[in-house]
Amino acid sequence: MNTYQKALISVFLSLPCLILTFSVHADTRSKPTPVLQVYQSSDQPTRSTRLASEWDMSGLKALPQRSFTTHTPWYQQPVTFTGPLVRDVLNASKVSGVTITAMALDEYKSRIPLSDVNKFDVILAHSINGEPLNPKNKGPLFIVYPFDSKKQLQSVLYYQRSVWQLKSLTVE
Ligand SMILES: Nc1nc2c(c(=O)[nH]1)N[C@H]1C(S)=C(S)[C@@H](COP(=O)(O)O)O[C@H]1N2
Ligand SMILES: [Mo]
Repeated sequence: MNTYQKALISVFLSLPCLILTFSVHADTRSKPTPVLQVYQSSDQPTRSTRLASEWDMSGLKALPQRSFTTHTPWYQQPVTFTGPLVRDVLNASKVSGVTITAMALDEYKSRIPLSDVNKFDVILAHSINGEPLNPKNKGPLFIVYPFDSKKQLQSVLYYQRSVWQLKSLTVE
């Protein structure tokens, strides 16, 4: 077997591997990973919950973005958070009600009056100081109130509504 034949055989042998690699990449491109589910819950006529919308990061970044710098109980220095307003995410999901149940990846759960997100510019932060929030540390999404904008917000009541590693919002 000469060098040319050997090269030809090795190309043929690596072909399935190449095809697989490219198709896997194509697949992740066409199906972005969902990072947030929004559910509509209802008591009428019977208790039921339906998926209203599912978001990937690019969908959340396509909404108008808000940034603010604030002190928090979680970081020593003031930090800058960026993300869409929670009310924009809910409006785009066409959900309605009076209470939001925010559920985190660690199964932490918090009930947030829906009026909060209309009264305050609460965001779904995906970035901190311009860097993506790491899923190992409060990411990929973190409900953040603009704590420094109102004295009232600097309390445990609002800190416990600040759910990190958020996975879903259920409105009822
Ligand atoms: N995902 C997630 N978010 C969470 C929590 C949690 O355990 N998991 N704790 C909440 C509570 S009870 C409070 S008071 C604040 C502050 O928590 P820390 O003082 O433990 O940082 O974060 C809130 N967000
Ligand atoms: Mo808490």
